[in-house]
Amino acid sequence: MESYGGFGLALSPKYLSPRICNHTFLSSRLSSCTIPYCTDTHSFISFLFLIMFSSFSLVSVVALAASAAASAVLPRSENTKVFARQNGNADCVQVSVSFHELRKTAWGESISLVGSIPQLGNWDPTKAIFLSASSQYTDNNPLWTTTVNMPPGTSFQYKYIQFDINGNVIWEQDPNHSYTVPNSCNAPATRTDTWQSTTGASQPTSAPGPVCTNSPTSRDCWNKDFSIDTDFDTNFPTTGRTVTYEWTITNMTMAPDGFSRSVFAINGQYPGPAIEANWGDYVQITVKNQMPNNGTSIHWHGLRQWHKNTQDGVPGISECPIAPGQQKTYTFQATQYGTSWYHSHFSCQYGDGVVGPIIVQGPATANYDIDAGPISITDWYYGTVNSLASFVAHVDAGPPTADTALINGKMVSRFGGQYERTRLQQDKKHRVRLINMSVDNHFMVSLDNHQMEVISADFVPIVPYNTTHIFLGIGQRYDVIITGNQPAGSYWFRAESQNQAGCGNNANNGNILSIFSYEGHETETPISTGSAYTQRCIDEQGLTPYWNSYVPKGEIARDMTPLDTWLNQTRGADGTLTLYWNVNGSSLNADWNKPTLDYVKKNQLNNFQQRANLIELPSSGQWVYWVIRSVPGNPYNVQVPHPIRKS
Ligand SMILES: [Cu+2]
Repeated sequence: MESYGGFGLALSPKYLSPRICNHTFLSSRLSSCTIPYCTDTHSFISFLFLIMFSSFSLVSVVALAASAAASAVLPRSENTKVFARQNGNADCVQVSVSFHELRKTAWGESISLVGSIPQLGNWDPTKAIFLSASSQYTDNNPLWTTTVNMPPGTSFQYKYIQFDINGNVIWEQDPNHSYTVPNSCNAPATRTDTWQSTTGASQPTSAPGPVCTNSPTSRDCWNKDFSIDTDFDTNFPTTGRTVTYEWTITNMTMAPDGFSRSVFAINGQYPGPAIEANWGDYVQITVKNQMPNNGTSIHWHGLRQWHKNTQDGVPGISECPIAPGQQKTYTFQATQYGTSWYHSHFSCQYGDGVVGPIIVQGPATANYDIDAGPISITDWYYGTVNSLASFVAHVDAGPPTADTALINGKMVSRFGGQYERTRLQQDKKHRVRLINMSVDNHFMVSLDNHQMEVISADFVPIVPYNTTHIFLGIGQRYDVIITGNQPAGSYWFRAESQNQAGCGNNANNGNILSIFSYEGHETETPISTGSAYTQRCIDEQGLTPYWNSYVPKGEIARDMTPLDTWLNQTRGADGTLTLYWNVNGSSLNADWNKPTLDYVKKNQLNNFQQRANLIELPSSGQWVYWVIRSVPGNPYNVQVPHPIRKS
């Protein structure tokens, strides 16, 4: 992948903790699932079968280095802003900003405040904030004041307006005032302004010009201050809105394709409920663990945890697991937009159910009429992941073959079930959010007779291109636009595990289907046929990120430190075989009772246990690239270009 691939994101700065620690450090948290060790009887897990058996060529390893460079978020001039903001107080939720305005008024006139953000009425004078004439108001000091609570970091423009005795509005002269709310709740936040007017000018100015807003014909716009042209790595809105969810995770028996098995369900659903937010919203999710025998945690796949390291949901690294009967509330800001998914990061639990989509509305690189929502694809096993993972960790053999796959949690099998159905409107453009939430299967997806216009890869808007097939690696998302330009009817949507290319095995290949139906054809079973393609185990090629990040290629090549990975087979005294996945020669054995961040909190940075497999970085506040490669010649070489499934 040339853009921020799901795997390229293994190098994302989200794993750095420059805010919290003096020593910036990384631990190999990505291998936290390779622990063939734990006391919980239902959680003995390895992710090894995620990563072991896909056979990419070594040529692709070179491609990893290249894509790592191309995909990483890099120092560019704008980044000075990022580091300046890392000193903020992460717990600071609202800052009280006092506005002081000097404006001499006649009896019966009043002053209000209006600005570019919702808290200030979005330039709508009917939603302006009234100021009070201070008790100190005198002709020499005509002071009007008000206080508005705003999230730290909010940037906005504003003006004062004067209402006359008849309610007519007089606007301040241009230019607008600008302000960014400090990141610290402790800093005094006061704006002191004087009415802007040209001497003698009495005619009012009007509200600032029309704002480019997001609509089916202007998806590149978002609002006045943000658009598809915004550098989303350094700049994002802060809406002041929080979307909240309450989830209860329970053991259930479900039959998504007619075959009954035990599932871990969120609020009784599989997949779990979608998180839906706008770009810049805060998201707050309370997770109640009602599973009797399992811990849990929720990780927000690929979502940057800006100043929210503790909300990343990785047991043993950023938190202790949520024990049975307990709950945790996660809070973070959606600083990116697009499509992702969340999943339990407790062992391999997500393979048994604790997964769901994340949708963050924002601008897009092409127009569409209808958001048709997520199409999530998961490989599906009739045995529980727990039992399969234990098999994988201790047997020198390939991963188990998936029994089938589910599309939005549905499939047809000899046991029953039904196909997921997506509705299309004639001549309309539908945004479909493709997500591969699998454990071991990479899929090629297509919709019979229709092209897909690809607009986003993971959280990266890309220059749109048309294709009939998309390779969807594990964890990856592609947002595509499908136009209803074919004869009205029903068409098969196909997901095929790339068995022949060695990219997962699925016993139901060829029959992993859902249905897209035009209006009026919602009960039809399609008779359409798919088009030919060659199976492969290679990511989408030639993607061009819309926002072209500057990458100092030479610097990266000079400073690059490769981390080698391979599998290690050991045999215990009792003859038990165990596979470990090593990074740099050793493997992480995360301690759920003592997460990495606890060392940081307690300033025990010199006390890390060997099992933490810690890699210490020389300096904080710097971007660091990891080029993770499998080692040619090693007997247990993981021959994949991305041996780490970025979780
Ligand atoms: Cu993930």
